[in-house]
Amino acid sequence: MKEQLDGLLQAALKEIDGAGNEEALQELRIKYLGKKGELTAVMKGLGSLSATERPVVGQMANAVKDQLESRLEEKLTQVRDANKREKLQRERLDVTLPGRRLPYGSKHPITLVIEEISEIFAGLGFQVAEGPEVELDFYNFEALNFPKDHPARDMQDTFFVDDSILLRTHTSPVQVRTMLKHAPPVRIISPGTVYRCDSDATHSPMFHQIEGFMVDTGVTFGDLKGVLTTFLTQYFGKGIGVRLRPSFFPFTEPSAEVDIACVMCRGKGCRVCKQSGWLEILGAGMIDPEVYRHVGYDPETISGFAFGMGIERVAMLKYGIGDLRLFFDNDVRFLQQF
Ligand code: 2NM
Repeated sequence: MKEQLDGLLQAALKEIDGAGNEEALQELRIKYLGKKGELTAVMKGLGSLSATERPVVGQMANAVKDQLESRLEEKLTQVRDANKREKLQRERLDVTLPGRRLPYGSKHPITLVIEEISEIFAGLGFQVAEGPEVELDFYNFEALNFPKDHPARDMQDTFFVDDSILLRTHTSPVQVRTMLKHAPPVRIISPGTVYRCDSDATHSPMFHQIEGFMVDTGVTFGDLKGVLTTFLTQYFGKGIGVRLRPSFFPFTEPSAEVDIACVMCRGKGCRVCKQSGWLEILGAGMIDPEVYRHVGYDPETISGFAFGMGIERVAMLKYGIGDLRLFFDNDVRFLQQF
């Protein structure tokens, strides 16, 4: 029986040393030390031994059992450590890697144009003023000298809420509100959303405008021309051609359309400028005395000019955008480019 135990021990140790994972070791524990295991079987045979042999072999069997148990434990620790090392290798963590940044959004091109233009006018001493988009007829038309039968006052062109309340069709009511609150000198620009009952490939019922005005003693048409030429030169680049043509607006007299040389062909004539070489960019004029009467300014002692422009048009020319609808589709592939 001694040889049998010895053989069992050697065989078991060899198998334990050769086991590569936890499951194999578990199986070996069952094979040798389990209820129906090989060592257990040997121990069950102790009963048939003589009284002198029994304690000797019994001790030996216990020693074998201890040895197997400690070797199993040892090997288990080894296998577990090896597993852990291998896993750490596989899942190596580089703590010096920069974190994953959340993607930044970008400003809408209309916002960009408003900010850039406001910046330029700030440099010329103009402050930004804002006002309500739902307006009274008085601020949007009456105070601005729009006659009662002017087509802009028709349902066709203006979104009315009721007889006297409407969605502003321009940001001029902000200028009226400013003049009612502040005595000259004032220099204001008013960017914002405006509404007109018009919708096709080149018109959106909601669009954006920047208007501005300056009132002081002794402001002349020369100041209008100087301020607007300075602005256009800063925004579209030095050497951009500027041209004024006579025009008409109810709230200015005299009035002018301000053109710049075509930004695409530089005045040669192309599709964008319809072969004229010029692009209409601003409306402007000297504020009509009738407007001053409505806001309590004295037209005998002060004078001023005002102007207005459509932001979508400016943005299309500045960034070479071909379709007005892109501004309002909210397609990130478009918006991400700014
Ligand atoms: C334009 C063209 C010409 C304008 C006039 C005024 C006000 F309130 F001062 F009278 N604000 N804006 C004006 C003048 C606007 O837009 C094409």
